[in-house]
Amino acid sequence: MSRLLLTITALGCLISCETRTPKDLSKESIIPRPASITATGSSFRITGSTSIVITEGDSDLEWVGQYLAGLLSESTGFDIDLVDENKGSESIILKIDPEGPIGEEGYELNITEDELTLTATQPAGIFYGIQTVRQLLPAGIESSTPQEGPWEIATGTILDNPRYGYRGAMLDVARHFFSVEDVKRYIDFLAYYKMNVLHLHLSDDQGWRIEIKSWPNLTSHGGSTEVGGGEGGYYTQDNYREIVKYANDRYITIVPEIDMPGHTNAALASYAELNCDNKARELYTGTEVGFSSLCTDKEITYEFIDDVIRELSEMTPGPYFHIGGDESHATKKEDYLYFVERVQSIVNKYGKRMIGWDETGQTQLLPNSVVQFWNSSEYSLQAVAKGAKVIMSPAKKTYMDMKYDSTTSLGYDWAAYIEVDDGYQWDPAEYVDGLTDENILGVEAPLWSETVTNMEEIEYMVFPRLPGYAEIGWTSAVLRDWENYSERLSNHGDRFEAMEIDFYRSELVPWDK
Ligand code: TNX
Repeated sequence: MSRLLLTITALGCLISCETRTPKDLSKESIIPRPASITATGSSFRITGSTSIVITEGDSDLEWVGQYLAGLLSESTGFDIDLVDENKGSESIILKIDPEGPIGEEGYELNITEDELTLTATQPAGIFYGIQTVRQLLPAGIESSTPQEGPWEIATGTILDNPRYGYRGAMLDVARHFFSVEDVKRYIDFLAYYKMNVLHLHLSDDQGWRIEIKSWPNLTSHGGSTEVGGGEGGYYTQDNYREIVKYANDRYITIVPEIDMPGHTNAALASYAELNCDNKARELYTGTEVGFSSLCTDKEITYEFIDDVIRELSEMTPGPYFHIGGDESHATKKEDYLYFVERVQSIVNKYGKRMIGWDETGQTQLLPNSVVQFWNSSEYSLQAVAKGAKVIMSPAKKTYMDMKYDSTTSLGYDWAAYIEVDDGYQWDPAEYVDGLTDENILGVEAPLWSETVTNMEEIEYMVFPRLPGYAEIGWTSAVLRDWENYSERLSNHGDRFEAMEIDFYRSELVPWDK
């Protein structure tokens, strides 16, 4: 009898081990780590009869519902519909509850054997909850072709909301140009990890990448090359609007950056009158920094900037405009201060909040302005003393163009080698003495592209560091530790593969367990 029992148990285990029915929600590898998880020890299954139930008439909710239906249908092969009444079984229910229990971007996920209910005060929260659901399903859910199920999720409740309202990454499309398709893929990476800002570095010495109708040479000439002498490229205004819409649909705000007064050789090559000596510069395809400057005491300079900020702001629904302001070594200090203050008023005139790299902290910032800390504690502290806020992008921790170690072939090492653990193990509110969560808007990880030339190379530098920056922005410090994180990250390896992401297999992460 007992032998029979044993055999039955063994058989049972064999079956469930083979299908790996998830039963313990608290053991799942969700990144960023949610605020709270309660497991109830059973499982829910998405089948061919699953539908997505939403309240009729909410167009934002309808959009996220379609987004989820699309994701699930593609990889399960089921035809998953949106319906407005829950008639079936195994339903997924999406609900907006303005009085809901959780903050602006938060969500509550309730999973029973019979249904999965996702509630939030706003559609953004539903969107983030959907990312959690994706991560609870087998990795095959990320495939673009139908895979074998079963599609099971452990039961229980997740309550979740972010630590910071600004959770970003930057992409430098100036040193090397990347296509609209590449930018959309980058946006999808951010969305998967609940990040909500994409900062586009749209101009630099080597290229001007955004069409400005009143100054057409910026792109026809200034956009015609890149580092190494390749053909460069630029976004038409329609391209840019398409990127903004794609991001917006994923609850991601685009922050456009036009870097000035330094990092402007591409503009200085396109229009002679922007130079103090009225001589157009040669196009530049090298990687030096700090040699160019707009002519800060010519009125035409400010007419030019006014046009650029106006045209770009009109296409940018988000609240920010980034003016760069870094490494202006070819601009006299007094000219730099005058310039930034004048540009700040133009940004405000077009209804935007100015962001500048930390050097702009030396100027008379207005309290609605923001500095992006990358290097100087001193300038960042000067900025908060004037009431400005800070975005934390310490180069030694968040620069995704830094090599992982001495063997990484791409990237730089001037700030540091940033292995996956180095990128993860720091806290924004403890990094600079005197900068606390009261001043900190959030976190951003930049990818500069002097050494990065295509999507595969972007992926290699960004993965697997990006999920760590997302977690720093989302998860409270008390829930973060490397042991726990690296374990969860290791379980994202097969997700990266399903998404065909070319990632760095750091030896510090236990991938094969
Ligand atoms: C510094 S960080 C820069 C960029 C370079 C980067 C390369 C900052 C505000 N400026 O112009 O691309 O280093 O790592």
